[in-house]
Amino acid sequence: MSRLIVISNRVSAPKARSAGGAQGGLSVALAAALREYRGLWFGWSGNKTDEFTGHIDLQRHEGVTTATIDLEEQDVDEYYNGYANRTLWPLFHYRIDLAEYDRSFGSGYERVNERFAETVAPLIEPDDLVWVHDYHLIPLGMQLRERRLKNRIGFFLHIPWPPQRLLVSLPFHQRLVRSMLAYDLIGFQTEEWLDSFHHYIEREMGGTVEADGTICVGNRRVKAAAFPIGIDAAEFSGAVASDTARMANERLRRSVEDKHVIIGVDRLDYSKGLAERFLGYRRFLEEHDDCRGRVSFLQIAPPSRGEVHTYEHIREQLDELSGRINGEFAEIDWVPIRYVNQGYPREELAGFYRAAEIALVTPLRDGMNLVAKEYVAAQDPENPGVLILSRFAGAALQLKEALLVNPYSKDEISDAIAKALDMPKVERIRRWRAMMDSIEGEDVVWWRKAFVDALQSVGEGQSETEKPVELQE
Ligand code: ADQ
Repeated sequence: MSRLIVISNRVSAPKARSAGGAQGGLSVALAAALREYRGLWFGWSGNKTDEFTGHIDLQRHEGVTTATIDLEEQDVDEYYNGYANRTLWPLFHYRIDLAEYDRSFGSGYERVNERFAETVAPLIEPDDLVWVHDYHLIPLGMQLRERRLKNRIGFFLHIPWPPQRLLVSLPFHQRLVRSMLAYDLIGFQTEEWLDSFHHYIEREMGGTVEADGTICVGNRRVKAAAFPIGIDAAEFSGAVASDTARMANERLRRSVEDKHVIIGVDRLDYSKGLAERFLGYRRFLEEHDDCRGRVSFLQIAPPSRGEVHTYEHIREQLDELSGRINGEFAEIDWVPIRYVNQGYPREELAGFYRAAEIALVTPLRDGMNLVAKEYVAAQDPENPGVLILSRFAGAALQLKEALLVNPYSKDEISDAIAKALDMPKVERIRRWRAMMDSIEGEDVVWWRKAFVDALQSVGEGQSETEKPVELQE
């Protein structure tokens, strides 16, 4: 069996995970994937160094070997805080109003991708399968090819792929997309993002898409397909059954007495639609005065990407909004919103999900959204809660039995909360069962098998016989 080399911006070793705290969806999913495969997980350590040395820190935890490098401050500013999180992240989440274009970001991004390629290439053996993750590392495959790597190399994008009309606002967009043709397989979360990619290829690059999903541009043939990521359903059931989860559940229930708990759990990010959600909840309180004092909304949102100023802004906005809504509606014995800025270990989170009758998962745009799946997986099968889900999350294509809403509409959020509170148990069970079938059937194990099998079956020798991609525009 070939080894699997996973390359992502950050590496999260299993040992670090067990300490708890907020984990990005990517790290949670990959730690689970790497437990089964021999191989290596390569990425940035999260540390800064005065001068880039290329020194690799190799560690082994619970069967997973990790290899990390430090980056220079300028690298982190231009590549991570810059091009990845101030240019690509907003643009790919349809926020061209927030996307910043700065020449130094682009050059920093390419420099760090080269540094990744230079350092990881010697660790890769001829038979290894290489799996590159996410928007931080789009040109890495091409960088590896330039170092004569003939391996099968796949790329998976965890966030949406934007429509062609938005993507063309990115300077050098063709250069970025052309670099992707160095991969053998490109994976997206949903058919919707895949369709947008097809459009771009056809309209901007004069390429074609064959019936089996092969993309042809000039002499390059690349497979592209949708692989919706799932949660580790088995591991999550274990977390729900733990003593920690039970205690967390009781702690939350005790604190609200007999009120209905509505929960939101997100990284503090403008793409998650938190301000719109708060306003939707406010509309619900406004329209249903009989429900005031009977519901309690808990929003857990640990800050992320604090060095990027748009994140400071959303933080201030939510502080202000939660304060204003509480000031407007609170009674001496009731606070409408509890807004908590910290992360929790997974088992505690599982207990909080279980205690909540309703989850509000209303991103304005999301590649998939694992919180929606975790909430469903944490429910009591005999008396499950109701998931209110944005129709703009990738997860909405699988979790069709959720109450789907337009996250920009206060009215729709308000109506969905009212409907969820009134929903008969039989209907809750029927909807939950349908969603659970999808979550169990297409979990993280299914996801990684689907991707790795597809990568393995890419036409043999394809990468060797074809010329490297030309990058000039
Ligand atoms: P994220 O944008 O980070 O992931 P999401 O998929 O919801 O979003 O994953 C968040 C993860 O972090 C979940 O596992 C959740 O439990 C955890 N988490 C969030 N808040 C937490 C808290 N307060 N305490 C502890 N844990 C917390 C990106 C994409 C998504 C895609 C994933 C995986 O943006 O669209 O689903 O990658 O591909």
